[in-house]
Amino acid sequence: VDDAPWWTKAVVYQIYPRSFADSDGDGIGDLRGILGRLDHLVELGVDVVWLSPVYASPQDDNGYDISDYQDVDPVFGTLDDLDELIGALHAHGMRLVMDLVVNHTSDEHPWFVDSRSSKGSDRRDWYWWRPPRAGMQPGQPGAEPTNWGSFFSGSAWELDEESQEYYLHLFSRKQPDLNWENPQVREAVYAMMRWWLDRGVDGFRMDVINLVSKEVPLRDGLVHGGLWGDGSAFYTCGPRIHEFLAEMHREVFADHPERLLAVGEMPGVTIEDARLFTDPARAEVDMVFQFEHVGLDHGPGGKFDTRPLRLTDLKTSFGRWQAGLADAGWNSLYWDNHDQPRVVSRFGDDGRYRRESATMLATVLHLHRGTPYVYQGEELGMTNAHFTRFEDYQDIESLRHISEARARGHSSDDELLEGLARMSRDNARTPVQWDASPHAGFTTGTPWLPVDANFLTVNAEAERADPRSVFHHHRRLIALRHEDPVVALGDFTMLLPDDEHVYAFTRRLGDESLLVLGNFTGEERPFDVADAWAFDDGSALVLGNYDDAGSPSTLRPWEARVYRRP
Ligand code: ISL
Repeated sequence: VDDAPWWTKAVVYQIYPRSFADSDGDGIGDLRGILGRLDHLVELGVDVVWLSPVYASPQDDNGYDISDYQDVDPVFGTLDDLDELIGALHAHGMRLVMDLVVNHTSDEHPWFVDSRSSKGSDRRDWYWWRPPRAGMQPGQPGAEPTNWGSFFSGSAWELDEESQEYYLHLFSRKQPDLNWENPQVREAVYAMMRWWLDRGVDGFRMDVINLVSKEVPLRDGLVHGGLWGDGSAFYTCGPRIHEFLAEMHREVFADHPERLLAVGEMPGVTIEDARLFTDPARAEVDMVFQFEHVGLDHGPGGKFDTRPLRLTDLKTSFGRWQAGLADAGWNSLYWDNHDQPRVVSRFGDDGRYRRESATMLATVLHLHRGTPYVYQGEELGMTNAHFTRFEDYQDIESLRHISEARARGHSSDDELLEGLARMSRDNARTPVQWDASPHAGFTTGTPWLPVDANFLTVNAEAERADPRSVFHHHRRLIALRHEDPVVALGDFTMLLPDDEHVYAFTRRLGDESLLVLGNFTGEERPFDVADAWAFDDGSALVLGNYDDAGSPSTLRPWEARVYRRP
């Protein structure tokens, strides 16, 4: 227990700087805005801040398209501001983890500008350049080198008029993929990472890092029914991915691994691979973000075609990940981030039971074994955006989805809007609601994305003033993890796997046990865990989201409880 890594009992808070706090009235959040709100993080008690990208960027994908890895975009401030933020967080005992986006750069990054300049450029091979498909003319439909679709709709290939060759972009055409087969690319990335560590940052959240190894030669993927093929089998945890991450660890982290945090964002990662990535003996990364649980409500038509969550599916998924990484490796735990809809709207009730469901969801998540992540506003019970017009959407994924659906002759605008309202990434990106003043205290100007109308009641000031609030509940969950080793390190056992309403599990470390219960519905639900837990055996309620203990056999709407024994 004593020699467990520090991050087993840490909680990470994600800041999406564009939407956090604006200090200069341009309607876009910035670093000085964050500096002005540190009290909020200190009171919450989080240990680490993960900062979404603030690097120089044309902002095609809100900073996930980087044109200079070693500078701050003027929209967010300066390198001096960032140094000040690092210092201020450290002074409060918090760490700062930077986003690391190295599967791709911006097409305006000097590396790509150089690579594109001619077929003979020294950096030509830093990206994935390919001629048209054999026997076809550049630009002809179907002439793309492979049939792969991009994550943001359309082909994953863009024709460069000048050289008449295509370059690969798994995301937008302004995000060309770096060629990690080239050792110069890897060395340049590692040098940049070392530069940041020398500046004082405490680690990296590595954007889509499991996509950097592509199987060569590149070839067509299966067509599942859409316009484009699915290339994911050739680039998800590709042939050299473990080699690359072990190399990165040696080159970047080896001098001070115990201080740092390395977390890999890994869409499509399997449990087997996640074990390998996070097994400390292999020295690759400390933990990964997996996507299974946030795909359970995707329908056959993809993420915008939603279906209701079945609680038993969630239990099966979390249960497998808890078991799979029990004796080696480590889980990241999250509901929300800047790419996901708000969990209180998605799996809870953002109306009548907003407080109850947000606190229940947080309780269930934080009591699993792994490191919990809180995304800005989640601790306030912020909801989806409630946009009803196409014009409100700004996210590139949503905009590309709208235009592709229209080009295909989609069924109805209402249906399209419905899918967006449920799943658009903009749901997570509306400005943080600080108080009941104009624009929720986010900015004195015009916010880049509309503030939700519910800010008059859902805001940080109101939450901090109410001891029962979502905010204070998060504060208590974080404190519990800090104080109680069973929360960080206890074994996990799922209970009631077939129950569609009540989520239940135990944690155990030595003589101490916890029982965690959560009602995933707005009705009273009976439960029976007598096989696993005796309530009369010195068991005490340590945390709940109702004012009194309630009945030992029924949960009230969206109720959560944590019991401890002995
Ligand atoms: O949100 C998604 C699409 O529905 C995910 O597939 C997402 O694109 C994927 O998790 C990768 O996300 C990361 O890389 C993207 C960036 O747009 C996301 O914001 C980032 O979190 C490209 O850099």
